[in-house]
Amino acid sequence: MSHTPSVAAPTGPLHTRHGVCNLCEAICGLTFQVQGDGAQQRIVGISGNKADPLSRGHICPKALALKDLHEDPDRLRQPVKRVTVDGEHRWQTIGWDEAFDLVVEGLARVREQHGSQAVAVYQGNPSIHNWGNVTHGHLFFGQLKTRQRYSATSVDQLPHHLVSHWLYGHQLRLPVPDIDRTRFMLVLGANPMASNGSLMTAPDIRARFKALAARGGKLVVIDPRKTETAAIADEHHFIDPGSDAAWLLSLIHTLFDEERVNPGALAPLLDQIKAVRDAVAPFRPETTATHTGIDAATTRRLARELAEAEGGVVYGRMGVSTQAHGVVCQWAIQVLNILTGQLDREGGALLPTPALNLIGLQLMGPGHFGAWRSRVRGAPEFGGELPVSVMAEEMLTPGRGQVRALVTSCGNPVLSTPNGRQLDQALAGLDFMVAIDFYRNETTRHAHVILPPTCFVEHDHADLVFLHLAVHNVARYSPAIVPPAPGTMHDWEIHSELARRYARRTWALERGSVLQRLRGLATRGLMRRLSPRTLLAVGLKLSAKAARRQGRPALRLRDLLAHPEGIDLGPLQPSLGETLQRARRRIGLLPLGIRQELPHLVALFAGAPMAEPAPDATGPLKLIGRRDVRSNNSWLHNSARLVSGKPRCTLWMHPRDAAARALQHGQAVRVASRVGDITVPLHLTEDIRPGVVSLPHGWGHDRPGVQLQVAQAHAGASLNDLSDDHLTDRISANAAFSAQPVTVGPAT
Ligand SMILES: Nc1nc2c(c(=O)[nH]1)N[C@H]1C(S)=C(S)[C@@H](COP(=O)(O)OP(=O)(O)OC[C@H]3O[C@@H](n4cnc5c(=O)[nH]c(N)nc54)[C@H](O)[C@@H]3O)O[C@H]1N2
Ligand SMILES: Nc1nc2c(c(=O)[nH]1)N[C@H]1C(S)=C(S)[C@@H](COP(=O)(O)OP(=O)(O)OC[C@H]3O[C@@H](n4cnc5c(=O)[nH]c(N)nc54)[C@H](O)[C@@H]3O)O[C@H]1N2
Ligand code: SF4
Ligand SMILES: [Mo]
Repeated sequence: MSHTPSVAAPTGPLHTRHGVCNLCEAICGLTFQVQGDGAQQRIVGISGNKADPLSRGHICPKALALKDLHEDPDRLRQPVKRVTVDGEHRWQTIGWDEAFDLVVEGLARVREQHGSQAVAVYQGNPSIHNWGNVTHGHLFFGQLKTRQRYSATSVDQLPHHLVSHWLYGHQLRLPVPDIDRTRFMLVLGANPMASNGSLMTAPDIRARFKALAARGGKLVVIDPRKTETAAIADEHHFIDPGSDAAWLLSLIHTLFDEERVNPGALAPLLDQIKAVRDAVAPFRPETTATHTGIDAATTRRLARELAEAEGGVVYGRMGVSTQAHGVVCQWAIQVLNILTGQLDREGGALLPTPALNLIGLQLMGPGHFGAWRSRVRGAPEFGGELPVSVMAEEMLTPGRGQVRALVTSCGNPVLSTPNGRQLDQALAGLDFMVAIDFYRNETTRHAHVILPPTCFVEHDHADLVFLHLAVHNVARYSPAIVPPAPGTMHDWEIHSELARRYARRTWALERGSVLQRLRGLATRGLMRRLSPRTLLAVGLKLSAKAARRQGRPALRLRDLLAHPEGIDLGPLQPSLGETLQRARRRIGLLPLGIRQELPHLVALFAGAPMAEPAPDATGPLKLIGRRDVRSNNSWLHNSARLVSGKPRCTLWMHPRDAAARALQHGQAVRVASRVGDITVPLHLTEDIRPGVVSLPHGWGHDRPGVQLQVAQAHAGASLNDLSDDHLTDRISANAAFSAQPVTVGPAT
């Protein structure tokens, strides 16, 4: 089959429609040119919407992939089931009715035979980007009554949630940099120039950084690689991967040592300041310098600059979240912002106040930690989910509670979670698997049934989560850009229908009184008739009181409909102190989990200085990740325009390390870790710290049974065939991707 768009050449009238791009957290406002009428409508142009109060016309190359995705012949538009003929897997298109029956029967049977804990759920990243999953995902998943729940959170931002839960009483109280007004921004382990910002919805980050420079502000980047963000920063310091916790503790140490602790307006709410002072006492910048690679004078100066800034902020993302000390890093970042008075202050770190607030409406719980543990390894749950690093072993380890069935939605854990090969093997051995996804990718190829939802431009959208993380308050609702193909279903409709049929099928398995069960049925029956849009309208109504209290207009759905480009709700305002006071909550600065962990960090980083490795050493190198503007995790490589040009799945290495191993630029190298090995081309650059190598994730599309023709022709290799499922954050068991030890040699 040739890879040609499935749509005829456009004819008919031209329409202009406003929408958003929800591929990444920036959620840029877009203007679509659509040609034709009825079912024949086709997108002929996509541009940034200058009227959008948040993105102000910004667009990146990925936005055009919304059209490619819409037209992609590889994208599934009807359910498929996997059948085995003469030992070979074949895929058959089936109707929705048959597909739902197969799924419900397959899952119910595993539950009847092995109990509800034998069914696992994995929800990937677009579960948050596509609002139908946010509003309706819980209907069906909740009914499965399983503690075997996993998501992309535990290969990503789990430490942020845990720290916010501990310090501010809610997992979603995630302060974001007030980037448009700050005068000093210290960035660790984030590369917003490539990622467009994360836990910081800040479209057009380049313009925002330029404005920071123009008002005399300063940008400082701490990263083992001289990234695209480091390249435009005022200062960049290479750091040894995985040592950030020690460096951050030294910054806190300096604040106490030089008497610069000044928490400002939050001071009356703080407890345990002295305990923090004692805890960081061993971390003198002079002691940690040999571990981090950042000299003591620089560390002390940056602590001072933060303390003195009239609006300054420390911000850390993936690089400091997905490492062995991820929770300590995120805790230390919050403590730095608090002790310098930069939290809840203009130009510092602030909590956005979205029109529809999931915390205020109690639509998202505050989180809980360690309420139960995984069966095999004893890893702690957070907020009802287990860390995905344990998912494969829960499938592969026999015994009571072994996982035998899986539902995935919006995810590709074979490429995106540690030790992907092991998970590949585990999925192949499941009794039953179903995937809600429009691609047959490296993960969903293991499914018995795939239920494909409509794609982004075919459904309406309002951001329910990322506006809690936006650097400027806005409200937006975007209708669908083009009508869905006849006979297709949205994610929320798939979830509703699964919930309805599964409830009927498993009625006899449910516990609780008949009345309770009837009430459950009625709630689900009601919910499945309410579209996300109706729920948005209700949510806005319920938010009216809170809006007036905060001095904001009480918005209705019709206001949003009248302004498809978005409504400007103004800059961020201090609100955390007031919120905590209203909830009668104080901030305990040294949670028990941190207090118990610090002695380990003392042993690692505050003891004897580390010996400098010899320049010609050929021992293990520390592997870190890398993002590129034209990739989006594992799943946009089927857009020809996004994979054109030179191969990007290359290993970056410092020339010194290459010379020590007699390796040349461009040659194929074998990279090996405890769990596996891959072969990739070598790219030499001085922009990486000696001793460190870097690879992007989300490649490795050469597995059999995948239906992604363009991606297969640009397969690359998967970083997560190397990452070790046993290297995790010591507190939360979030994946510790950074600083994984690997050896590199010529490919044979
Ligand atoms: N080594 C390493 N690994 C990493 C990372 C790293 O930096 N290094 N980053 C991690 C991070 S931050 C993340 S978030 C994860 C992402 O990991 P995952 O969420 O597991 O994977 P994605 O690559 O985002 O795949 C998304 C899938 O959702 C499907 N999809 C897209 N839109 C929709 C939709 O609207 N509905 C449905 N039903 N499906 C949809 C796509 O077809 C695709 O199959 O990867 C993580 N893995
Ligand atoms: N183009 C593009 N945009 C994306 C995505 C994508 O795949 N492509 N993914 C989206 C998703 S799901 C997310 S979560 C965000 C992530 O957004 P970011 O966190 O901004 O993205 P990364 O590029 O992974 O940045 C991590 C940085 O940490 C550095 N690093 C690695 N290890 C260490 C360490 O030990 N210490 C320090 N200090 N730094 C370290 C890396 O060199 C890298 O520069 O991006 C989102 N946006
Ligand atoms: S930065 Fe690019 S991918 Fe992200 S929302 Fe904007 S246009 Fe989409
Ligand atoms: Mo992510």
